[in-house]
Amino acid sequence: MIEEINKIRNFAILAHIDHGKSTLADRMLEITGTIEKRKMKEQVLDRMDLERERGITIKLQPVTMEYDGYILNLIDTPGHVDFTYEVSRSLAAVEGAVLLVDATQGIQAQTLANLYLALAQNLTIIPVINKIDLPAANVEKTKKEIIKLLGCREEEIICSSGKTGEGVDKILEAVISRIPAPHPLLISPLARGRKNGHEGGCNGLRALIFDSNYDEYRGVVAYVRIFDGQISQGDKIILMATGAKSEALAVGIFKPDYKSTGKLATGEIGYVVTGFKDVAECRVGDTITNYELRITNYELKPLQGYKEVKSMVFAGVFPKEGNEFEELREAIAKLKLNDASLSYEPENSKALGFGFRCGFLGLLHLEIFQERLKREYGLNLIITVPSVAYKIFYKTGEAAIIRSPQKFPDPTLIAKTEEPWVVLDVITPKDYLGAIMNLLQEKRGVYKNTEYLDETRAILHYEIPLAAILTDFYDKIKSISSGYASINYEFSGYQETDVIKMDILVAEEPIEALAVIVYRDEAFRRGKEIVNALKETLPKQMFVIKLQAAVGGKVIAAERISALKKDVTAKLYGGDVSRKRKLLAKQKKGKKKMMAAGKGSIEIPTDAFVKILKR
Ligand SMILES: Nc1nc2c(ncn2[C@@H]2O[C@H](COP(=O)(O)OP(=O)(O)OP(=O)(O)O)[C@@H](O)[C@H]2O)c(=O)[nH]1
Ligand SMILES: [Mg+2]
Repeated sequence: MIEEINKIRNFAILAHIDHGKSTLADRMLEITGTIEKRKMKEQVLDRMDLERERGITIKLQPVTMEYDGYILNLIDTPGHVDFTYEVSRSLAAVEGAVLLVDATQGIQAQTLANLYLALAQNLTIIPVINKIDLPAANVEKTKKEIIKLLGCREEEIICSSGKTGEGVDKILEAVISRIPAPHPLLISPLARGRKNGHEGGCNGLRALIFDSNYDEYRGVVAYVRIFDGQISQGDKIILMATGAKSEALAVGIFKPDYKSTGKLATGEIGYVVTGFKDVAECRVGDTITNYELRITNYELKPLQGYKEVKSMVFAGVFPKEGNEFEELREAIAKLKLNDASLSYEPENSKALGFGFRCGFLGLLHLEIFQERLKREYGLNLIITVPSVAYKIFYKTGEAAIIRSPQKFPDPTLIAKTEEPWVVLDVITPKDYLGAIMNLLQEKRGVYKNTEYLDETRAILHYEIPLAAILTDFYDKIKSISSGYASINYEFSGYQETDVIKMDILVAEEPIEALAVIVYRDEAFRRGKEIVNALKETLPKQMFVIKLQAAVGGKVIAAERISALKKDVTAKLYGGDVSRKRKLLAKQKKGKKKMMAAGKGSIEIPTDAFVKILKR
């Protein structure tokens, strides 16, 4: 047993977005012969079509490899800031991390953010400079940055290319020699004694659920790291937090497909088909233990779970077809198993019917959510304009968090409103400091201080309202820094603000899904922007469509979409004027009818909402 556990190494690959994690994992899978050559493809661990189409990793993905007599459990992680929760959950399942830095980019914002997450878990860090095959690679400069950051020795840094495979064997060797083997956490005789003395696998099992998935054939599958004891197929199990009981229907490892092994032992990473009927019973961060052990051993403590994630943006999610509400509810509950940073609660809207108010970590997260519901569950949705949550202090002394513009109270009732702020780090070459600081100031950012990575690059520390960076901020930062700057942010607390609710009217009907909360002093500008954006987004109709932005019933900006001209007389050659006149009159009447029918029922394309916000 001890012999076996000493042969296990668990590690995650961490990096800023696009620094080559999934490609490096490809090479590791090749070298270790984990995936057959004919099944190999680029970024093979990006298993969703959506990930492959967009070229980004969205989900953590574990895989078990064998190398040099060792079992190596690798977890590939996403680099985009919206999927940080995937990274932190991965880190709780491993002892070490390979920290990749792109040799052409150097240390970026998520390099730092992910490194700090790993250090907080006391993980062993293996620094790697990647993409050294590129002509623009600057290995020496990147080495200096890493040494300054980690305080490591130059010899500890490995240079690699996920493209050519250079240095990848050295990384695997470092994983074996530098990262410690897992060790059982329990040394209590209570748990250990049962291992020998009790039949039925009562061996102090504690398995951390770090991810889960709803599989059409298998039902609820938990991704686990076994910290103590072992689990076998057929074991009676119980979750320590929810108290849900079931049986381990199947147990195995990731290759990266499910591969049944019938058993998982201390230190291993794998999956458990839980047999849970109710998807809400299986939560990431919960501890699986043995049912009999649980009822006889009250001292067994759950493993440390995860901090709840804080949703940053909220949007209403409604089925396009009103009768699809039940399907939507089921789909969201199942998706939540695989998207632990999603939060949701039922919402009821006069115009849109029954749906949910969902919380996301950012706009990309929202986009992916919408796309997954469409692809995996065949659901078409109406998504309302995303917004941050506001804290309202009423004149009555009560307070409430408002997550939707529709629920924003009448201004006469409000004593004070607060909005969420974040601490923001921007890493940028020195040349762009001025332009970036101007943008941050314009966005109401408050300067804290500047650090230098080296003589050419700086880290700007700011505090800024979350709402300011949700919209076009990232694109703007990228464009003014020619793509070189990167950002990371974290919620820091609420601060007082002066905002109002703005209604958007299409064909003189307020469209609930388009209502937004805006800064009072920006209402005119935002109102204009939104009606302009709508004008560009909405398809023309047979009639003129009025577009208006209104605050408290007063129109502050207006636009109109001209009518589609269908020339009904085009086919009439010659000069039958009376016939022509008659036709035109008929057309006019038709328009009027459509106008009446069209009121409030003008189709607003779903992507319009995000587009409008991004203006
Ligand atoms: N030249 C070169 N290109 C590489 C190398 N590694 C990755 N790339 C390219 O860099 C891009 C990003 O690679 P990925 O492996 O998807 O990066 P990632 O870190 O997994 O990205 P996210 O998971 O989205 O954060 C792809 O176009 C790869 O082909 C390398 O070593 N050399
Ligand atoms: Mg990736």
